[in-house]
Amino acid sequence: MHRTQTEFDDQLTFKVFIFQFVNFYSSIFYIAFFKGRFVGYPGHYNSFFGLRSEECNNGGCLVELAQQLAVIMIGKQMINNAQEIIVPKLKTFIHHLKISLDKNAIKTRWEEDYNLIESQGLFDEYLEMVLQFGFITIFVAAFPLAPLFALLNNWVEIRLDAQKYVCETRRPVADRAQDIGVWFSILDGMAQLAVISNAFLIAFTSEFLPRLLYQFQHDSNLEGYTDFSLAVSPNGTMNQTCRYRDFRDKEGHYTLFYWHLLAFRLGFVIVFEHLVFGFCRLIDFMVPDVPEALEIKIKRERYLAKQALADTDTIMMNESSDAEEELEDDDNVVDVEMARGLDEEEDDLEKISVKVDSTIKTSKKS
Ligand SMILES: [Ca+2]
Ligand SMILES: [Ca+2]
Repeated sequence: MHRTQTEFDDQLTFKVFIFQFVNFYSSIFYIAFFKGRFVGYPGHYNSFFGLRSEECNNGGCLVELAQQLAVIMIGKQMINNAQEIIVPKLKTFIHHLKISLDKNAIKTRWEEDYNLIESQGLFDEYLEMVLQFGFITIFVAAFPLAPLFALLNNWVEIRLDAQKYVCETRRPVADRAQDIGVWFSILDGMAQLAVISNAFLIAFTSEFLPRLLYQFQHDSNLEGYTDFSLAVSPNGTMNQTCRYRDFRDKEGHYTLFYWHLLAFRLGFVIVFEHLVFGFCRLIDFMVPDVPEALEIKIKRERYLAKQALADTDTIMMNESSDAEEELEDDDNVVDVEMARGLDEEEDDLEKISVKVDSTIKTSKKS
């Protein structure tokens, strides 16, 4: 049981997000970091549960990753946008069937609005955008076109959502909310993950570092690199000589170049992460969350509010002191009249008593 509605919403959002994240990203993570890593070499293939593990195609895992990303990301955008057009229309149709509208009757604006379907809230919209944010940040090194597709999608999306929220659904009841809730933490976490993921992508999945090391150690023009990057299958394992991608010698042991490369890769990951995170901290430090001009305005608003409160206090105090003075004046009037009344007749005395009564009443009111 959660203490507040905000806490409940945050927990639910986070859990649904985790499900969706695994759903959309698991195959991409598999291709980026696991596929083709534990294959072994000719004559000594590794197997898991009796199955030989699969390799990436000849273009390398990075190309396959870009293809997978393109298919999932663009496919998801297309299916989702089609859904966003069709589902509200279908719901409206069913809703109108249920309430059996008389189309010829002239209705007032609020009647027309009331007949729309109910708004489903913003959860799905947030989820869609956050997942898209993941596609364009976590694997941007493998698929640099992703931000362009995201831009195109958002261009269409903003119109589709406007149509949906303005014309198809009832206007949602506005709720006060402190901020966007757990989505902010999710976005922040994804941005951190993106840095680490891109560091590993560049270091371990791309050919960038092997080429750089080859240029440094062997030939600055990359001559003979392809031949160098292919190992020869060990003797007696194949009928004819076979080449495969790896840095191994003729017995299948890793070459010295492999170990140099591994150290270089790990070093690159550490340097890359430190640089990017350091740069992020620097920007975070240099750009304040609230601009200075706005902060001054907020402070001024607070000051004015305080002053207004103080003013009401003084006004209240002035009013109560005025009332007391009036009361004293009334008492004087009573005294004078009573003095006069000593010499006058009885009905005058009655007048005085009425006057005293009314004075008591006004003093009680004030
Ligand atoms: Ca959409
Ligand atoms: Ca949408």
